[in-house]
Amino acid sequence: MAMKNDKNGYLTYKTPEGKIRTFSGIQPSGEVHIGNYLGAISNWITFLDQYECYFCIVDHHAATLTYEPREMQNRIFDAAIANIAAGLDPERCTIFVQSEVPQHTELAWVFNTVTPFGDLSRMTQFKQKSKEHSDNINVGLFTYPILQAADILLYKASAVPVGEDQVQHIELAREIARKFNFRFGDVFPECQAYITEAKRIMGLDGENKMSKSLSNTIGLLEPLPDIWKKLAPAITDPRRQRRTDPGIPEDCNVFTSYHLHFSPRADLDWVREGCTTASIGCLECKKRLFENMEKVLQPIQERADRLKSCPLDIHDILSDGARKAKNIAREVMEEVYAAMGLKRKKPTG
Ligand code: AQP
Repeated sequence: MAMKNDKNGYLTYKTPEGKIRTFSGIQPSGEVHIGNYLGAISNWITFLDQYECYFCIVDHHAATLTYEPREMQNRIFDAAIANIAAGLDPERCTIFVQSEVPQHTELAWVFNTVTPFGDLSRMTQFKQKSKEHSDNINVGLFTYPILQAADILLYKASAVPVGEDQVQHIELAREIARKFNFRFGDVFPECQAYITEAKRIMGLDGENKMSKSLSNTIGLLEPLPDIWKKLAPAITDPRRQRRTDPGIPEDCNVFTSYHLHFSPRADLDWVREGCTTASIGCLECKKRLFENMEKVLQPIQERADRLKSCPLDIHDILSDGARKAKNIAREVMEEVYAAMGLKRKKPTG
């Protein structure tokens, strides 16, 4: 298996076909939202042609938060549908569920042994999640980035398309790869995060990152009339107390988080001109945004409806994905154990 330094000096793995592998994941922790779509999924889709792609529904990660076991399989199913409907073509990538490939947790244990406690305790997501979920600060929440490093490096993925909130974890995964390689020889690539312009979509509250667990989301598959009901009262530039007050679009969450990513240039110019001169009101501006969102979301929602009516197809896609993922995972774990001097082999003589 070939590893080489890329033009930035990072150790990169290429498949025998000369492709770089990419890995990314999504938690089945609630409805897939437009933050996930703009910040991550839409980026994943651009990787499909050039890279060998692995996309994973990370249920072990989702289990670090309190959840209702009876709902988990539906959430996994819904996450698969949302991602496929958004454009993750299962013919061009491997889509699978994390807990169906046990090597993820196996490699995570190995990485536990090379990850400094101090590095892990600097992770801001842990600090934030332990504030949000103070009734359930479990060890899994703390070691989450180690499992995430295992998710990525199990496939020797060099490219990891994620939202900005995950960049610190990807940097730690690269450090873990370096620590392992230094101790046992070059097995893992030095993975890098790839982020989009929509790297941090804010929630409708305008205060926090759009997040499944914060109830500030617009669902990717949410009925369009419900989306309008949420969008119409959404907070805008606080300068616009009255219809006649001019505003600054760059200070308005509706503009920076949504218009910028859904509307064509001509509409953005229309908003900039109309908002700064108070010649349009916020509701008019939101209506234009909603029309543009409809154009993107409606075809995704129609595809999702068709997929929902074929649950067996989704089951087969995920089973196939797990089979393909396991083939790589087994091979890489053999290499890991050989490098570490673990796992007994039958004597030859
Ligand atoms: N608001 C966001 N803006 C841009 N990107 C985002 N992502 C998530 N929220 C935003 C990116 O989506 C991918 C999948 O995220 P995830 O579901 O695995 O985890 P998360 O980041 O923890 O998402 P949530 O919605 O915030 O989930 P909860 O509330 O359950 O913790 C990732 O690449 C992420 O960066």
